[in-house]
Amino acid sequence: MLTPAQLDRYRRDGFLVLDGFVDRAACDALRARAGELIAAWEPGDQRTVFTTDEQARKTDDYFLDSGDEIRFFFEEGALDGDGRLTCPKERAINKIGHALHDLDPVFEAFSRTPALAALVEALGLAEPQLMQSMYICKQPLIGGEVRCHQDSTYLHTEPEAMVGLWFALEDARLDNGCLWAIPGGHRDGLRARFVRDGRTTRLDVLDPRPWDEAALVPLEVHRGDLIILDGRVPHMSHMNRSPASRHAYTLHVVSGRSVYPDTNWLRRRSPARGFLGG
Ligand SMILES: O=C(O)CCC(=O)C(=O)O
Repeated sequence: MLTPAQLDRYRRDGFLVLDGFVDRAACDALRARAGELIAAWEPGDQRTVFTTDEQARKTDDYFLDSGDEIRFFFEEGALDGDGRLTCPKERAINKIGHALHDLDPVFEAFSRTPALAALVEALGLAEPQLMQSMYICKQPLIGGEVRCHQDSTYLHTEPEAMVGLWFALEDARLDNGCLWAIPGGHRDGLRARFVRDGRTTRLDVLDPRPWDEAALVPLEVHRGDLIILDGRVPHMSHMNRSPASRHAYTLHVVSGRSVYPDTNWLRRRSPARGFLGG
């Protein structure tokens, strides 16, 4: 599934790009399904924005209870000062999360495949469990920045054992907000932990050093490519100011051999399952 050279690169850099891992038709099917979910969704009074700015982050009930639901979060730039949508909802969604892989048959079929099971086994993650999925729109013109972070800040296990899978459903380039990552940054410690305490959350800073942003490299990819991210590799994406969207689908996979503490923000009423359903 992975060559020794690819595994070496993954261990060295903390990320690995696999060209054409997913069939392009499957990418299009996922985009079409996301479009249907958005079309069927009635926003009502719910206006939760997804932001990675810790000063502005609002972890409301809609977010906190989305671990085993399919919920919709807005781009910051899609709401006016009174919280009204300034564009049609299909151009306003920042992301959909966080249990598409469990609750929607099209996303489940994409997420649970023997190929992904074999890939994650090759990475050495024992008893993988699909903890979180997100459909990220990165809308044209207003697609929000995702600040530099490590995924293990937001999902942690003891011992730490987590892999992120980032599927490009459209080409991701410099101009429409591709991912950037710091090669080798996964070997420089965990900088912060996002902790849930009942209905509140906080960011515990473990290491206050700023990110070495000069070390970030762009990961430009094509539709169908997969970026594998070690839970500790620092990564980010800039705002999308281009007229093109940049849709992606992500899965965060933890090891069933590790403990999943309830200090994680993401909670579920039923246990997470593996790639082959069990
Ligand atoms: O898709 C992006 O722009 C960033 C996603 C990301 O960093 C994440 O989900 O952890």
